[in-house]
Amino acid sequence: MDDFPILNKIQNPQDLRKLPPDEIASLPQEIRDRIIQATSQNGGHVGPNLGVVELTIALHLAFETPKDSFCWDVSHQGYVHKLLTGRNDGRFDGIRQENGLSGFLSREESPHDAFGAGHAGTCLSAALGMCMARDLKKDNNHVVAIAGDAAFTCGITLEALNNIACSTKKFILVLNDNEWSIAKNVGAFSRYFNELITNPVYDRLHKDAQTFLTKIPGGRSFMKLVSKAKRDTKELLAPSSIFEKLGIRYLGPIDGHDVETMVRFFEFAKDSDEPIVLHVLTRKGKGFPVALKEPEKWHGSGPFDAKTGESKPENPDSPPKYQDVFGQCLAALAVKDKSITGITAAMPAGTGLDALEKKIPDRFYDVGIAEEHAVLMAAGMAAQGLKPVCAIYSTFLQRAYDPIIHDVCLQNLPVTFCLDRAGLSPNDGPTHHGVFDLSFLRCVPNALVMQPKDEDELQDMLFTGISSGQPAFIRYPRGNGLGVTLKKSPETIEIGKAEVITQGETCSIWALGPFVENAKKLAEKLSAKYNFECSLVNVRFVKPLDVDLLIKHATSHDFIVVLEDNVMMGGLGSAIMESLQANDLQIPVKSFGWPDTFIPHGSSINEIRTKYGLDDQSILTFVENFINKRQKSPERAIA
Ligand SMILES: Cc1ncc(C[n+]2csc(CCOP(=O)(O)OP(=O)(O)O)c2C)c(N)n1
Repeated sequence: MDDFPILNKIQNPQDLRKLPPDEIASLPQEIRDRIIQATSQNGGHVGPNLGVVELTIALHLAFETPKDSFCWDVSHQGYVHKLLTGRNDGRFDGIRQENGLSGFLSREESPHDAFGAGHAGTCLSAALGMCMARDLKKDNNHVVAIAGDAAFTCGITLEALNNIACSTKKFILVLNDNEWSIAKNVGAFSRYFNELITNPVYDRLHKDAQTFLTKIPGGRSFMKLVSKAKRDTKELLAPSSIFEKLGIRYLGPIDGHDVETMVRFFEFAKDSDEPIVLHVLTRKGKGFPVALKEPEKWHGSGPFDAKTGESKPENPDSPPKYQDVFGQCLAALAVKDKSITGITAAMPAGTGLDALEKKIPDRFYDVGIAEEHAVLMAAGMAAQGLKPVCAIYSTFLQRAYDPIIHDVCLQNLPVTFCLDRAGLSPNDGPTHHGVFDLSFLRCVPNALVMQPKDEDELQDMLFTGISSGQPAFIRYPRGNGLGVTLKKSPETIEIGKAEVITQGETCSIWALGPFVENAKKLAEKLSAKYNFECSLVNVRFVKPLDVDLLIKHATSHDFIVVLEDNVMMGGLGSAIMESLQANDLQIPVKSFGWPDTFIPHGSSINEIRTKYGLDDQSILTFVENFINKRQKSPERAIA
């Protein structure tokens, strides 16, 4: 910790504000070193955080949290804020790990985190709500929304922009523009921001602004100058930015790596009696050459060498990732079938859809962080006879629930949804765990809902979904498959047909996705200890459920065990119990899945599963206790 003499003096933002100018000037380097030190161990959002070091320092110099509130969009770039608000300790070294800090901001973690996030596009609306609460209470604190340029691809950001000027006079928006989403930012707003940056009139005004703000405290005259120039020239010299047309004063572009200038602009914004946006330019990965060179790779990184940036090469023998199997398979299917298209909401690499982009760029669409729009657009394509495939992480699909019901399923349109990161996203935590999709999809009419047990079955399900002619949802986990052999060409699976892996007696285990492997181990352990062989079912379809098989097993076994990677409420276990009840069948069902609580982040899936009793041993113990209880009541004893 001696490497960080200035940073270590800061226990809270007041300490920062007491630092002399020369120490403030040296602080960014220390913070960058500290971020690299910590993230090199376990990974994290390296590039976004290195890019906002000066911006975050300037914010904390100008504003006073927690009295003032910062709303960071996504909040993946909140590490500097954490370091300046009393979290520069061992928990920071363990960021995104068990007992370490969250990788995002969270109201539970600190009073300086005014609003938690993890999904994009929420900060303007949340900040506006806070401003309105302040106005109603007649308080005078400041609320600052800090949004990346990619947040402007989100519909909710635009909904908030439409609502700001008519709702409050005091609203400060910092547009942190680094031209990147995870991949290069896309769309008209991104082009527009670029125009603002390169517009010579804004450039001149920006220079004037700097001069005025340097000379005159508060810089009020600058605003007058801008307004007058616009009036006099009928906006020829100083074209109104889109923000000004929405009633939000635009200032910028501002050098986001110049602390002193930013503080002046923030001080000015504090005095403003109208909503204001400060367009700040930053560079993702600033101060770390490898990250500057490859912003996409360094948006989120695994562990790496702190000096060279080199990351541990992946074991060439490890099985392919589900996302890559999906991407390759889709690209191959799209070569054969010209009606197949692929849509991503700003996650071309993460979803594996970049394989389609490389092979058939004309049928690949990145719509920005706009899941709702992506689904509606897919519905439109399907209505015109195309076979769109939407690749959206389970957690982000939550955004698109209404178009799923109202546009895709109600009209029974053949859109295939591929939901990566179903189940836990362990280091990211509750904002990213994909544990709700079975519950929210299963209840929608016309939806086909399935999960493969391995990567080969994923190929078959993709083919089945696209060929089904109806809305199809395929969920699969983050990371590597099992390493099974992939067939050359996928085959269709009979819709609604489960796979019986072993036929036994007494106990029938119904498992889904990665839990099929756990079910195999459970079956082995049980049969080694008791005198029965379990039946083992790879459920495959949660909807339609294989009810015929369920009835058969319910009438030929003593109890059913269900294993799923979803919240128990409304998931596979619920589906099974509902079907049993509908068929007047009474058989004990032991269900294992996620409980009715938000699962925190952790170091690994195994660690979190153990904590929640979903590891192999806990499941076995639970089932054994259940069997033992039954043994004690003679009329229900197991043979
Ligand atoms: C609804 C939603 N979709 C996708 C993501 C995945 N995601 C995380 S950060 C990010 C890009 C953010 O870009 P920007 O806001 O410009 O911030 P930067 O990282 O460039 O600082 C994306 C797409 C998300 N967090 N939320």
